[in-house]
Amino acid sequence: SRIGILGAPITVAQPIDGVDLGPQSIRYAGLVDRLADLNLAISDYGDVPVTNERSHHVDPKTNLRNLPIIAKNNQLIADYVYDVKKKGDFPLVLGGDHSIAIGTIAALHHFYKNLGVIWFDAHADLNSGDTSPSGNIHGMSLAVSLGIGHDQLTDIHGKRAKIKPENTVIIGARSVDQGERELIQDLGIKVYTMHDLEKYGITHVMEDAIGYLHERVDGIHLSLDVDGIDPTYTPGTGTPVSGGPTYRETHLAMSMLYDAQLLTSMEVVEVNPLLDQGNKTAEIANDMIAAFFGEKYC
Ligand code: DIR
Ligand code: MN
Ligand code: MN
Ligand code: MN
Repeated sequence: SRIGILGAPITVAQPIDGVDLGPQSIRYAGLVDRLADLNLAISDYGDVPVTNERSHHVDPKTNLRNLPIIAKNNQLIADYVYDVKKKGDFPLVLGGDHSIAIGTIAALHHFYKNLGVIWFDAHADLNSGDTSPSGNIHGMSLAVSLGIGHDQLTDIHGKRAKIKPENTVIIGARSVDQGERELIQDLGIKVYTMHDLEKYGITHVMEDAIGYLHERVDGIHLSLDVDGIDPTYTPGTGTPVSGGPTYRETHLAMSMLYDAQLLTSMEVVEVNPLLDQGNKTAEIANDMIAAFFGEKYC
């Protein structure tokens, strides 16, 4: 099927300027030509017309920063992703900060009984206003998709949960807040931390994750936060954390997802070219996207 590309340049769910330039920096790094070389059909539908009026103020009542604008933007993202998916395209959404997953997953959930999610990230993004140390909604998007959080976010495209905790897998976690740890325990979410990756290796972790989801789900969305990759490779991102998967480990993970032939959508988030060395992070994001879509060099 055709790949439908959508940019989703939200920046206000985290405090650093520049992540709204993520979609363009990924395009400038050659995305469409790269995928066309794999003999794939591609439509680039441009960017969702989000707006980013920023206030630096966290609402003391909710402990949320910029809630109304983030809710409005994600409603738009959900509408646009829904249309792309409805056409029969394979959605490839380019962030933007990780709050865009709220809209993407809300749209995708209509098409599956049991949508699986692979959350590749240094963080768990399982905070809510009750637990967040920052008030930044990009650290809450997985919780929102699970139905936890402010109803202006959880009720986009349907009330509360869009995915089930047992259909959710986190890979690469190495910066998890106290409230997030408790939620992981309470909900029984499958988390492959960097400890698991170091101990068992990426091949085993990916085989285990794919096997786990395969039995439960009828579609899998990959949410790839570039801060999941070690910042040696992806320095252009707002909240880098050392000790992540290497280029080669991440690349192999993407190739294994391709080989599994179970993935039904992808988003790539948190590329910030204003923090980058040249356009390195977008270039590496392209390498990972190409591997995900089957690039094997020969
Ligand atoms: C932290 C950082 N856990 C927070 N989260 C980030 O603010 O909730 N997520 N950077 O990607
Ligand atoms: Mn994230
Ligand atoms: Mn992250
Ligand atoms: Mn629903």
